[in-house]
Amino acid sequence: MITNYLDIKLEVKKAIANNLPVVALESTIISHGMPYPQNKETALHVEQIVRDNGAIPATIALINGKIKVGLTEDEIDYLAKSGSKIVKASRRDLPYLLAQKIDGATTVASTMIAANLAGIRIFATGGIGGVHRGASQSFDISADLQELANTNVAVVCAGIKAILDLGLTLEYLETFGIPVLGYQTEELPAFYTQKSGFKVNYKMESTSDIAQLLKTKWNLKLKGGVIIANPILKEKQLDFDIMKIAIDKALVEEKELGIKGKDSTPFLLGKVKELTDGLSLEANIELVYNNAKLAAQIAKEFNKLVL
Ligand code: PSU
Ligand code: MN
Repeated sequence: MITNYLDIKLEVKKAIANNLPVVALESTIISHGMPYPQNKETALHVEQIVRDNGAIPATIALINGKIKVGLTEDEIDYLAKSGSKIVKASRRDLPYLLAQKIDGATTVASTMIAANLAGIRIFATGGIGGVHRGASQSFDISADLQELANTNVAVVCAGIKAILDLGLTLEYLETFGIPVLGYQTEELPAFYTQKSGFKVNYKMESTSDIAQLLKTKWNLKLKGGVIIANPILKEKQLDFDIMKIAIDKALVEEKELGIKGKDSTPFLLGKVKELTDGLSLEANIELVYNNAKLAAQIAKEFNKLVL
């Protein structure tokens, strides 16, 4: 029974049962995406922003053999303090970690799986995984993309992380039929910047238009997710050229050190932070807040339609 593996916090369970808007949140960004104590502050504040915008937050992680949907403050503190000691848990890691009762921080892919099992359709994060640069050699393509191809959850993010190959990621998304929507933008944002040089598939003017699109996609049984790319606020974005230099440097170092697989994304994010004197972390935090707000607004609109 799936319920044997799911542990939904009472507040979240009640919200789902009463058709109230709920926003799923991931935990890899807490344990592997940011240092302590900023990760804890961010995780708690993100939940508050979701509440302030009229939805219930459900941060997701693997705790003691269960997929926990909705964490307590103590659990968030534990994930934040443990950092990289907690296993980064994507789709392939779930059976081992749950069967062995080993705790794990969920990625976009595994958070989507959990949200779907719990009946949550809207999820907010910073950035999704994608096709890494040099993927034609390394084959490094995030499991997040296959999850988006298969699981009915909409992901609000700040576009595609600039450390990735944006062009190849867009091609992959097109192949698997995953719509890439821009919230009030035609340009695909690149995480730290509004600019990327690439276009989204469709510019969406309002949260109700987005909710209508989601409903239409799933009513048609077109399985899979949707990417809602929400640009970082103009006044919070970083300089495109400075970021390019920092990212290129981080990529060279990664190659020299032979870092691969699941360690790649945390390494690159950490290195870029170091090379920008912490500026990238500040931007990362700001864009997550911005996404949490939009996700709560979309969840409200979506629930009006489902009712
Ligand atoms: N975006 C961030 N910080 C992160 C991640 C994304 O701002 O820590 C995490 C997400 O959990 C995403 C994962 O699912 O990185 C992608 O890792 P990989 O490329 O190994 O699939
Ligand atoms: Mn990877």
